[in-house]
Amino acid sequence: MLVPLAAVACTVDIDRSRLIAATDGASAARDGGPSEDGSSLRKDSAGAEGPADDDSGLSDGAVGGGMDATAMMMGRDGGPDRDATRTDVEPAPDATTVDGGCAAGSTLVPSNDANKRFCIDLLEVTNADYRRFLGTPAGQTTAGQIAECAWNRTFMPVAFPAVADNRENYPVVGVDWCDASKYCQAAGKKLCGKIGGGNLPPEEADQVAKGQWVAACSMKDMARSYPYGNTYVANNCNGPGNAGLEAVGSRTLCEGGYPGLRDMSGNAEEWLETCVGQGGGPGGGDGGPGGGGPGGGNSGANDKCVVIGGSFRSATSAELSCQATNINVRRDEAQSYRGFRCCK
Ligand SMILES: [Ca+2]
Ligand SMILES: [Ca+2]
Repeated sequence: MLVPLAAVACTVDIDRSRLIAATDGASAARDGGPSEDGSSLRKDSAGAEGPADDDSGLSDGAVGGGMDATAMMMGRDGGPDRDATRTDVEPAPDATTVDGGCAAGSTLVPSNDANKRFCIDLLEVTNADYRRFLGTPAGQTTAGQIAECAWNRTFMPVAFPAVADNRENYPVVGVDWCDASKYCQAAGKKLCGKIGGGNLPPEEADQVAKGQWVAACSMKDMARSYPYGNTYVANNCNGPGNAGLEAVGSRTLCEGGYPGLRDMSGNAEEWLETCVGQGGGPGGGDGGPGGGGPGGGNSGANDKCVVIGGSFRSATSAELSCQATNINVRRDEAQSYRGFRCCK
């Protein structure tokens, strides 16, 4: 499964065969038709990180060591004194935060620019995490979604396993973009988007200076092709040739670009915050103008959103790279190999 490095080190373009397959499968995953009645939905939630309804356990994840990982990372950034940064510059942490102001279960992607530091979940969101969300008030009402999600009538994943199926530590999949977005919102976070805030254009989602997710995966300026290095190593991560999803974080070699960060390559591919409305402008995303706005006539269901990182189902090593995006995924499309994690 190895391919020449030159073939994998460059930016990965859209995999058309995969796109076609994904599109063909879309119809099985819809929550329902577009709704013309968005009157009960608030439009103010696109970029708002509203108070968490009950985020104490939503995404703490199964892997300990977040604090250690963050502490290890602190020493290598070459920036100003990190202790001083942690205590003086970052917003006052709440009771659940650890080093760097990031909550347990997440890690800091450092920057000398305070506006460009962010936290990212160490692990893909699990079925257990998502089940807890479904049990909260936020998980039981579709109110509060952005206008482009007015069509989304349920947060229940397609083919969501029962507890008895013993897949609680597997990544939650079968979620559309709106499900994933609401989960992160309820946890006081967002889907991973643009470094420093604002709208991340799809074509910049694979650039380490722009995209949060790719920056975390490839260790920012190191611009690694894979979370563990520049050379693809078969089976470091759950990618081509493997049969299905695995429990999150279970491959210890599938770690990076920062300590404790797992499955950025493979297992489930992951939704990003970026979507582009069919009507033209950016839709959803980080509080930018809505793509389904005036003149668009678009419910948002068929907006084009971005996924990244590949999955067990990917066909080539290139699709497992940190820069491997698919920018043409419908907002309402749920797949058995697509999940997410959150950033803050
Ligand atoms: Ca849904
Ligand atoms: Ca993944």
